[in-house]
Amino acid sequence: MGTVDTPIVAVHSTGDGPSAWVAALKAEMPGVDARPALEIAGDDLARVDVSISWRLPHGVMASFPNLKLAQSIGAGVDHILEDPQRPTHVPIARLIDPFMAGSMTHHIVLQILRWHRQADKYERFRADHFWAMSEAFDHRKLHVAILGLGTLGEHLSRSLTALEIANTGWTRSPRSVEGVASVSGAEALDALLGRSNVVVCLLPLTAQTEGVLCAELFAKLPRGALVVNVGRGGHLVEEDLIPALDSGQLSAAALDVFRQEPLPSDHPFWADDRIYITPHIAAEVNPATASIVFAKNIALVRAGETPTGLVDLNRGY
Ligand code: NDP
Ligand code: OXD
Repeated sequence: MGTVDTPIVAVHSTGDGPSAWVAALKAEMPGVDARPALEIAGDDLARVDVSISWRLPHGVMASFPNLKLAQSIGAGVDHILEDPQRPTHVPIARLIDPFMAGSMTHHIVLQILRWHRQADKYERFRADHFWAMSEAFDHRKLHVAILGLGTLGEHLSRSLTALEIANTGWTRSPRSVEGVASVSGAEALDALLGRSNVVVCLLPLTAQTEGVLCAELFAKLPRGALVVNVGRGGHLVEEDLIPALDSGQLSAAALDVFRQEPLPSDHPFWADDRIYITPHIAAEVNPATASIVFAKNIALVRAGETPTGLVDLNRGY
């Protein structure tokens, strides 16, 4: 096995493609030897010390014998954890980028206000050249339950509060953060759902959170609630959604993530106007800002120090 004396950063992304990421990383870290992961072969495999990836094909990471860090191009790391050949001794870092938190908040606020201000109805009126006002909107009637109050959830909470929209976060372990209301535990969740007409899922996908958005949870919300899923497709029990909309228990759902992406063109969600669909763009990772984080983490790893965003492998996030 070779030593890593001239290290390589292996890059892979199914979004912008590896070359855009290699270029952004080189702009931030001149001199770095960064290459598309799938083009690294032979003796060079042993020179890879850091992988920076989004949905790297399974098995590729295992071909880097001297890997010291698996950096996710994304806040979620489920795409790395699900590789059955992942070298389990290699630490994983998620992306913590303030740019993404702002972007996620914008997306969620847009979905909540689209629903609350009945934007779709006014679009239809506009198309029909029809002038009519409905009842006054009252944002004091909104209460948003934010499932997952991490980097993204906390930013959302503060922003909603600034917009005078009441909200409470739900976490795994109790936490106390000034200016951010939160609860933890199953009992507290039930009470929170009972007073929330909007629920936003910003959880990581783990064995504990898989399928959390299900008929049982919907039944705990006031009738006519809105569900926003921006976590992962695996959080939603898809077959429970349309029945909950048909019964009036939910009035709409804004989904950015799906069990199968791209969402198949014959999926029943497409035909349902009560389901707002976006193609996993709630908080797209920005190569320029993310590369600042990646460059710092590469430098830390190479200096033998702890990188930022390390995942607790026991918790899965
Ligand atoms: P963090 O790791 O910072 O926060 C996760 C939060 O979820 C924490 O508050 C944590 O609780 C809570 N949590 C985890 N497990 C449980 C559980 N079993 N019960 C209750 N609460 C739980 O994550 P981020 O905020 O950075 O990102 C969240 C997720 O958003 C990502 O994992 C990803 O899946 C998704 N995402 C989606 C994007 C999109 O474009 N659609 C873009 C970016 C991210 P505690 O505080 O106690 O640890
Ligand atoms: C992420 C994502 O996890 O884009 O960052 O979904």
